[in-house]
Amino acid sequence: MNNHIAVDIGASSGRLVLGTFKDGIISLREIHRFSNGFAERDGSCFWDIDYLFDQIISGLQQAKANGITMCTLGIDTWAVDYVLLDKQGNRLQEVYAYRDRRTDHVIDEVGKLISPAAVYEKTGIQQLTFNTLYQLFAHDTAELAQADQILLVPDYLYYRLTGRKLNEITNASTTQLLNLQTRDYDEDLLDLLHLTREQFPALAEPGEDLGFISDTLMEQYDLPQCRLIVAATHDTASAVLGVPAQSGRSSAYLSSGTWSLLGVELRQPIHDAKAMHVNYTNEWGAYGTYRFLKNIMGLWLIQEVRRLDGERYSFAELAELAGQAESFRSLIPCNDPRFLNPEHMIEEIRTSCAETGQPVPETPGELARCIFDSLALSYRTYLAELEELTAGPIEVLQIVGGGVNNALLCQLTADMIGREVLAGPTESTALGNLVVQMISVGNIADIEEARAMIQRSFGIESYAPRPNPQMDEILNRWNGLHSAAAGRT
Ligand code: LFR
Repeated sequence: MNNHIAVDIGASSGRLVLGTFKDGIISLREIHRFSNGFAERDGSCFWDIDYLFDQIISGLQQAKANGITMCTLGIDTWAVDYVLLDKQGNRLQEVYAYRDRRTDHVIDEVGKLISPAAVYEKTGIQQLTFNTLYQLFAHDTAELAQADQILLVPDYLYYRLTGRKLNEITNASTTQLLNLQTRDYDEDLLDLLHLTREQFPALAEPGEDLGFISDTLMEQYDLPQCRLIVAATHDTASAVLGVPAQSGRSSAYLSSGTWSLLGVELRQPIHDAKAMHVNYTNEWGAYGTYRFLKNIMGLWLIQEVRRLDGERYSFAELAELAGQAESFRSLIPCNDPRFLNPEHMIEEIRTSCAETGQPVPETPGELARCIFDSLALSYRTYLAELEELTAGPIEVLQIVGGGVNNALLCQLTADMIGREVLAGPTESTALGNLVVQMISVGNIADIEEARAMIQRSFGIESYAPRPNPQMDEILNRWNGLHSAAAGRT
């Protein structure tokens, strides 16, 4: 079997990608692409999960129309969001999107019941307002009590395709409910939410074979014979698996999409007081690893600017306009929660600049420039923290994901971190999803071989750092802004 399909759904778009390999080279073909986004209804934010399921079905029908009659299939999506099922296995509610504002102050409420230090010691997970722990705490208690099973989004999509309920580990760890010692749900945290272990399915590791897609679906929609393999269902876990082999030099990765996830792969978590203080996370990875990383606000900032500007310009055009705008004119502390889901991103950026006495970015080019300069500076700050926490010099930054297409941002990143940037591949998430399938069916030996294949199969761009004569002045301004906001991140 040499046809593998990755269903890879991010917060702004989804795709089905066919992966095949021959002579040690992996090839990708996009079969179907669709948009995604949450919608606001009565003041709350929801995903349209039935639409996403329908898109998987149409993608598979297109695969069949392209001559694919047999394949394996893996699914990954963003993390933390959940689906409640009743006893009959029916969905109890609309699926909240993690940017929903109901959790704005929940961290403090939970902090009154259990100290943040105790939660970090148990879970090793960074405090983000949208972690499932806080979302469930804010959820209607009567509805939660009715939930027979709680699945995360990709688990639910697997369930719709196979009838099997599972909780895949790379994603389950982002709930902030798993205990690093017991490697299972933490009883104290479940008690706090008035939930029981039985409400969550058994944990499943990436690579597990779930068998074929249900006969009913296959017949009803005339689908290929798909064998479902549990992928690293958290998109970031898949993206990290898709980082090409890098021999000889120590490297960190930056998975650059709606979020920028900056980190390293570890065999043991680091969940000491220092790591807690700077809010680094230890999400569980495939094959016994941890993603020790930091969430940085990422391309969401520019996605929102583009949307609010009526999508007049493509992302490539915005990068071009940014290239023509004055550099390092105005900066924003990207990780300030004010940018998580503001009423109006453009106004929020302008207000932040005005409040800090900087020129207000007016044009799309100026806004884009402000975002890219600020992101590159954030990467500098967090990379230095990462080096300190892991006690190792990092020589190279490997960027993967959609952000690879933004040459301006890649170059600015190299300049600001003062190190080489290796950018590519763009499709690392789909690749990470696919290689788990290939390993699971025995087509590839292990993840080391997979990463070497990824390295050989895709073009990787190198960006050398260029000196900036204004660096001291820029850093002065940035550090002031960043530390003033740090108390809020
Ligand atoms: C990236 C990502 C991040 C996670 C955020 C919310 O798409 O999965 O890793 O922190 O989205 O789920």
